[in-house]
Amino acid sequence: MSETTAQNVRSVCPYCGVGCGIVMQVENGRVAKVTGDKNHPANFGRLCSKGFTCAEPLTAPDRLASAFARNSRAEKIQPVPLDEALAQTAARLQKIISEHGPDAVALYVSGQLSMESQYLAGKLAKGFLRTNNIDSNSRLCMASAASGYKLSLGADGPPGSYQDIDRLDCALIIGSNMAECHPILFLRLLDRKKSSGAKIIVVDPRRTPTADKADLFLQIKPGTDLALLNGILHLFEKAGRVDEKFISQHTEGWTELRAMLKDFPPERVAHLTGLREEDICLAAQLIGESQEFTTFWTMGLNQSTHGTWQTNAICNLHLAIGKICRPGSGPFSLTGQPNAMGGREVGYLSHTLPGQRAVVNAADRAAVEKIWNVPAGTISPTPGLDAVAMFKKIEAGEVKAIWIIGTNPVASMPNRARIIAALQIAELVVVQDAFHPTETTRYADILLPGALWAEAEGTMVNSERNVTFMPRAVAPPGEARADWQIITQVAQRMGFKNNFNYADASEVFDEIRQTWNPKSGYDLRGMDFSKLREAPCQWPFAPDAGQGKAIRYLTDDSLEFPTESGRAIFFARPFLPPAEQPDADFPFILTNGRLEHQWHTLTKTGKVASLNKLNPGAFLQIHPADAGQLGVHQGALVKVTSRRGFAIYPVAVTPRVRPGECFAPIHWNDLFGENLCVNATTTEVVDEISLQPEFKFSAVALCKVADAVPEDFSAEQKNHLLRHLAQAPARGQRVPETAPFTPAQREFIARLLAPAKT
Ligand SMILES: Nc1nc2c(c(=O)[nH]1)N[C@H]1C(S)=C(S)[C@@H](COP(=O)(O)OP(=O)(O)OC[C@H]3O[C@@H](n4cnc5c(=O)[nH]c(N)nc54)[C@H](O)[C@@H]3O)O[C@H]1N2
Ligand SMILES: Nc1nc2c(c(=O)[nH]1)N[C@H]1C(S)=C(S)[C@@H](COP(=O)(O)OP(=O)(O)OC[C@H]3O[C@@H](n4cnc5c(=O)[nH]c(N)nc54)[C@H](O)[C@@H]3O)O[C@H]1N2
Ligand code: SF4
Ligand SMILES: [Mo]
Repeated sequence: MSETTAQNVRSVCPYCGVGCGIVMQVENGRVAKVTGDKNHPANFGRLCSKGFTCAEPLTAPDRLASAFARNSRAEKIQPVPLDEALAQTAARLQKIISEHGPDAVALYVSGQLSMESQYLAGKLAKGFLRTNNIDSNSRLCMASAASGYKLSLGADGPPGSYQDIDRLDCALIIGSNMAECHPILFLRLLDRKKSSGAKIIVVDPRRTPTADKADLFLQIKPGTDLALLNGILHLFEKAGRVDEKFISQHTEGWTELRAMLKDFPPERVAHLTGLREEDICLAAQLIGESQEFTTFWTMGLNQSTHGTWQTNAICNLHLAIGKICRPGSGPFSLTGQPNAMGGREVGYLSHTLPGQRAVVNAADRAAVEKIWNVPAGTISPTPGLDAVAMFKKIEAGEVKAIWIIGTNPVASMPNRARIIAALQIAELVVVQDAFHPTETTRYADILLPGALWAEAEGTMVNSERNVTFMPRAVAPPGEARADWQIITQVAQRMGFKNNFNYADASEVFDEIRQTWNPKSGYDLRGMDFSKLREAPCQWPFAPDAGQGKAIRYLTDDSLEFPTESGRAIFFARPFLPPAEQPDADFPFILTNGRLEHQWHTLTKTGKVASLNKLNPGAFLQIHPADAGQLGVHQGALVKVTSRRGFAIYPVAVTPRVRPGECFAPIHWNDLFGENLCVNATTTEVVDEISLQPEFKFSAVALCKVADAVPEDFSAEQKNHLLRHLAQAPARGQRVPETAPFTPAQREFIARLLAPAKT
């Protein structure tokens, strides 16, 4: 029986990095229903609202079912046969390379692609186009965790597994809204709390749904987590409760760290973080009293100019108390996207190579050149452009062409004005997406139609290193093709036929297996497509091992970290504030993030009615005290302005944010209304090590634009009004007759737009 006619097809949820197993019920070539896979170790049958509805976008009317192209920006983009678009992509890239050299092109890819697609995009760029200018949206996401792990433990990725949740006695959730962003893991944690009394500490400047479940909620001043983490370790050190044996056997650098910790007594930490001294002590006490202790973190720490340091500080804490690499304990960064782990492993960042390798390392380059069958010296030893630098170089005219696959940078990159300017200046913009229009496809010269996860074979790797097979359950629409096939077809047309000649995805996977890395422990050799069709497999998985390992770095009788010395490394990371501080002109701090029922830029979840009902539209959370000062009530429209741009939102007045701070969800962008994009305001300043931008902290000014919109305006009508308000050149302009408003609503808008009485 072929997969296309199968009744029940097991695969993986295409949303967050929990990587839940799903079962798709396929009827007449369509996915009729999605349920949780009871046998999958990530979720044991559970799914969240996004998982249950994940098949709905497959058949959305705006699926990109053919290629599009245009010869000049003056023209409108037109449908063309896929073959022609592939040939044009190849020819135009080739022309730019021959005129300006390989570094005049760049690829910007995604953690939402299969591992096979990610691997081949990197192989094409680094091995054949001969540019390291390939980066991914992981740069905006997990880069700081990746660089922090590499420094502290010797290799990227969490050392433990989800099973740790079933063993822990204390969880520190810091900079993560796990209840909304990794809901199935959070449920597992709540199960543990219920059955064992495990304690949960949550650190977030907002009282999130995650914080609601905490035993101890630390409502921290944004950007001060380093002080807190150092402060907690200070208390352990002072009380003589560090694990001296572990420190001496398995670590280096303790002396320097210990000296620095003296600077973080509770009084100072309380002052820096805005927390109470007794709460800081209580956090240390809860951690200290627990047998097993795990830290979970995500964007609240990674999206910071000190993101790498914050990862180091978390590792410091676990190493100093010896709670790492044992069941129930360890630092556990939660991966954002469904296959960002896979992408990191196959080297889709501008400084990495397949098998957790680095472009700056000669032996690493040589190993990969051998697998790619290219002459020694082919791969450039210089890291390529990271995402932020890439768009800067396009804007500067140095990079002429960009090929964007599976990400929507016009909505999701910081300081989007620059992104738009860059795409307008670029000679060639190729966008490979599953939908059109998106905020980014609008700027494309060539559009290539990518198949979605259920329409092509491939694999994804979740936060605990479990590789799940994705069969082709249904056919892609029209001429849409698997992303990896589109990449190989462009490569072949560029003259690399023999090196991009794969009969199917399993052949690509088999090549990825060859990139195993004895140094970092990355090893997929024990699994292949036939095994993966049966069940997901976790790496490290050596050949003939029978199964993967739940905990990394454990040897038969000891612990060996993949560093030069085999020891993990302490880093003394003093506190530094975020790059941009509020001042008289921009007195508020803007942070931003996600809501439970929506995904990123809404190309998928924005089409699902049940999810839109649960999270219908944009808003800005502000504290009641600030609302009073600004003279705004619930629903009033407020303009948020930073040094880079502005957005307009209805306010949600709530004590869940701290005074002086505000929060906007990232999901609603241009397709839903004018001036909704939070990234019009965010800063592109980056962490110096990870090059990840500080999305979570911008200084902004707030001012009232209009009073609350009455309740009877639907989300769509509110968006329409917002767009109109933003466009109205002067108060007094009328809404067009075609706009979807009732007479009463028109009266309200007329009052709103009436000239102000002086
Ligand atoms: N529903 C849903 N789930 C998702 C996604 C989605 O779009 N929707 N996206 C996925 C992806 S790619 C990612 S990366 C993850 C992100 O998962 P999370 O990181 O959990 O999500 P965010 O909402 O971006 O940010 C988390 C929290 O950081 C807090 N924060 C802001 N500044 C600071 C600070 O200085 N210190 C601390 N301690 N906290 C701070 C914010 O208030 C917010 O509650 O979610 C994944 N899961
Ligand atoms: N202000 C602010 N900005 C942020 C963040 C934040 O917290 N705050 N978070 C950052 C983070 S962590 C992330 S991960 C990014 C996410 O940002 P993006 O990657 O831009 O978000 P998505 O909406 O998931 O975009 C994915 C795009 O790929 C398409 N797509 C989906 N699946 C496939 C596929 O299989 N093949 C192809 N070819 N296309 C596909 C979708 O239609 C969509 O256009 O946003 C970053 N930006
Ligand atoms: S928790 Fe994540 S992977 Fe699991 S169903 Fe929800 S979105 Fe999908
Ligand atoms: Mo992410």
